Formats: sequence, C-alpha cells, structure tokens
Amino acid sequence: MGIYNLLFTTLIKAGINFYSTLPCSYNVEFIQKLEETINQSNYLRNIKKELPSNIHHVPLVREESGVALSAGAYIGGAKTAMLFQNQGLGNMITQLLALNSQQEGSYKIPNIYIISHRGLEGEKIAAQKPLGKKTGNILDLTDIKYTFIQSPSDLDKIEELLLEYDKGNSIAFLVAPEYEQGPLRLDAKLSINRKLQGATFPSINKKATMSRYKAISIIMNLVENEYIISNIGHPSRELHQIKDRGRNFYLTSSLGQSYMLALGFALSLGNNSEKILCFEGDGAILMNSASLSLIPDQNPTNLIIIVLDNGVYGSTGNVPTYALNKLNLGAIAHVYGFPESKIRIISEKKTLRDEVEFALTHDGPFFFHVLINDFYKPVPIIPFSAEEIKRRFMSNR
Ligand SMILES: Cc1ncc(C[n+]2csc(CCOP(=O)(O)OP(=O)(O)O)c2C)c(N)n1
Ligand SMILES: [Mg+2]
Repeated sequence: MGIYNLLFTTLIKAGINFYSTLPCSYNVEFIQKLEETINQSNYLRNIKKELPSNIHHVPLVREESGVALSAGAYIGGAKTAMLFQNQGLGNMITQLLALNSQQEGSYKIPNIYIISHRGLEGEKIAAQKPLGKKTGNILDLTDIKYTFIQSPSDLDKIEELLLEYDKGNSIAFLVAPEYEQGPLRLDAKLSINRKLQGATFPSINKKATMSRYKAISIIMNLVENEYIISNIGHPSRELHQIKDRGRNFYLTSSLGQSYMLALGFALSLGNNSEKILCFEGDGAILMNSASLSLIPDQNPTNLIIIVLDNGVYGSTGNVPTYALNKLNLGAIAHVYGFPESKIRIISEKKTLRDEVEFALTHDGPFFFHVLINDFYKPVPIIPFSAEEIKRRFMSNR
C-alpha cells in the first residue's frame, strides 16, 4: 500500500468525511482513492437506498480558500481534511492564523492538512526548495502540529497525531514524495470534447441609493430560521446591530472567504437544511473571485450569496474598488459558472425584498449583486470573541 493510500484509509476510518484537494504530482493517489470511494458509496446508495453518501470531495482552485471551506464544513458538523502541495502553504498563512491557530482572536477550528513536502533531498526542481526548507517554520508559526511521513510503516505516527486532532488542534502530515517511484499521472485522454460556456451579460447603469444598513435591514425582516454567514468589517457589525441572533456567524477576519465558509457549511448540512445566506463585499469578491467557480459545480441549492456592492472598501476608509465603475460582479459570477437564471442585479428596496423572498423559497445557489451606496453608519464592534461566535452558532444548528 502506498503512503497516500494508507493516509486515506486511516482518515476514513477516523471518520474524516469532508475533503478538499489541490493536486501535486505526488499526491494524485489520494485523490484517486477518494473519488473511487465516493463513486463506490454512490453506487451502493443507488442499489441500497438507505445508505447515505456523506463523503464530500471539493476540488480547490486556491489553497487559502480550502482553509475557509473546511472551517465552514466544520461548523456544519463535518470532520475535514485538505490535501495540497507545500508551495500552497504560503498562500494560506492568514487563514491558518485566523481560523485554525490557537492564538487569541482565532476561531480555533481544527483541520487536517496532508501536505506533499516537495523540495527535500532528491528534489530535482530547484524552485521547490525555498518552500521545502520553510514548511516546518510556517506550520510552527501557525500553531499546527505536524509529523513527517516517509513510508507506509509510519502508521503509528499518523494515529498518534490524530489524537492531537481529537483534542481540537489542527494537524499536518508532511508527506515525503516518493521520488524514486516518480510522480503518478492519470491516463491521458487524447481526444476530449471541450464544451465551454460563453458569456453575454447586460451592462449596468443604475443609481445606487440604498445604504448597506437599509439593505441588511430589509433582508433581516424576511429572515426567520435561516443561517447567515457574514463578511469581515462593517457588514458584520451592521448585521449584529440590526439583528443579533444565534444563527448569525460573524467573520471578523478572512476577507474574501465568507462565501467559502458558507459553501463548506452548506455542503456539510446538505440541501435539506434551512437556507443559508452569505453576505459578501465587492472588495472581498474581487480578492477571491476564482473560488466562485466551486459553487455552481458543487451546487448547494440552499445557498444565497448576497454581495453588498458599494464600490468601495467601505470598512477601510471608503477607498474605491474596481467594482465601482469598471467590473461587473454579476458578470464575473456568470463567467465562473452561475447561470443567468440564478443571478440578480438589484438596486431597489422593493426588488431586494421580492427577490430575497423568492430565493428563500426556491432552489439556488443564487448570486445577488446588490448595488448600494457608500454611506457609513457608525456602529459598535462585535462584542463576542471569535470562539464565542463559533460556539454560539454551532449550538444553534
Ligand atoms: C487579506 C486582507 N486584506 C486587507 C484587509 C483589510 N480590510 C478589512 S475589511 C476591508 C474592506 C472590504 O471591502 P468590501 O469587501 O468591499 O466590504 P465593505 O467594507 O465595503 O462592505 C479591508 C481592505 C484584511 N482584513 N484582510
Ligand atoms: Mg465594498
């Protein structure tokens, strides 16, 4: 049995059921095993209807989004692991500190990282070496406990570290590439039918007169038992001021990751739960737009993303973003795979009310592009710690 096969089998036995992955040529075996297992359990479910298929696989396009996605799945009750190459570890530092670490102010959400540790002795690609050398330092910096996995005989090391995970710590397996064996490749298909969606999308020429405070107030008048995951800064603060409740999850960090948390949460609950509303900002979407492509693909029908687009970094001084008069966020969502039928462009209060009402009773995932003005209403900061926000939300599930 190869190392990745062993890791996969051990994690499945430990009940880890939510995986996100970004391939390294040395970790493909893990992804293969994962897909095989999911297909098998789907097959079994088809012939024996009562068998649930609760193993998720979400292919990533950016590592830091995997940290937030996993955190979202965790608050929905999943046990999560993420597979990637150590080159991606640098991209993840902010999210590791904000969501996983044991620092004051962190959400202290545990996750398991399976890292292809490139750049070691025997590495032929020199560019892998800087990250190879610093991988342990980054994990130390972010409070992630780790162990080196060199061969399939390291099973006891895997099991030992999993005990740390059970105590609520984030852990990492640093897997040495099997350089002698060489990388694994999926079979090449020499003729592939590529059907790619084009994009035609209406231009926008509208006055934005609604404030964010008003928009959130309108939405909160319609919300009953739904979940809300809200983005960093003033949006979460206004939401807290307008209607604080147990099913509000305030992100006080992680710019651009609110919708990834919401996606993970939605997937881990499945589509039978209450609707999940996610607030995002224009600056946030522009910072992390590529991961939008995961949403239409994963198709969480109960997710409603509401982008409150004021055209500025409202929480940090009202400085304009590219969304103000250049980039059309609805069109961006369309390019990343949202069908036009699930996108709404909204600038009026009544339309917002009607469309939220519609989305609460119809299948999504929806992408609401809400044009608001840049009015700044002073509101207090959120009085809860990140851990309190997490605990309260999880106990209201
Ligand atoms: C990675 C990162 N970069 C920058 C910041 C600082 N920051 C916090 S909120 C914010 C503005 C976000 O703007 P937007 O998403 O448009 O939301 P708005 O405040 O306008 O509602 C910025 C730049 C941060 N917290 N994290
Ligand atoms: Mg903004």
